[in-house]
Amino acid sequence: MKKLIFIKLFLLGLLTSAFAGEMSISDGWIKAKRGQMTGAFLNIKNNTGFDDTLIGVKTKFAKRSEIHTVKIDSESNAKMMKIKSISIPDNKTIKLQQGGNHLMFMGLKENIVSGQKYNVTLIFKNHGKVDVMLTAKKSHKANNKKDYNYYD
Ligand SMILES: [Cu+2]
Repeated sequence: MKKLIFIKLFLLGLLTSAFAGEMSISDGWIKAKRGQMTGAFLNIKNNTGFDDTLIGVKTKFAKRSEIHTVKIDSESNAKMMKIKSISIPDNKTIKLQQGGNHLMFMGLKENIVSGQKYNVTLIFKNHGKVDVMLTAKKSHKANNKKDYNYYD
């Protein structure tokens, strides 16, 4: 009986260590683009056990990398704005998506080609750096002003 309990605790320990302490990134992609700038989108699930904050982003393929949000102005035009950080509470999933918070890359040093993978480093206040590979995809065309092709 004691042995059984021990095994259970051991397995629980393994499970905890496999899932704790991670920022798990899913559904990440970058918009395939020729030109000066592009955006990237992903989900961040905070499994670290602590509240955290996304405070920056870095990559080698762009001169500047920023965190952006989107505001709708009085004429229903979507405008992008740079923000300093995004709160990532413990045990929550925060979505960076088109039309909302996103990553922005400016001064592209190369074309972002559909199907290729691009390395991006997310910087968290507590958790530090997390490298992610984002596959480039073409986005759907916007069909109204509130949509997201405002930076094309
Ligand atoms: Cu932007």
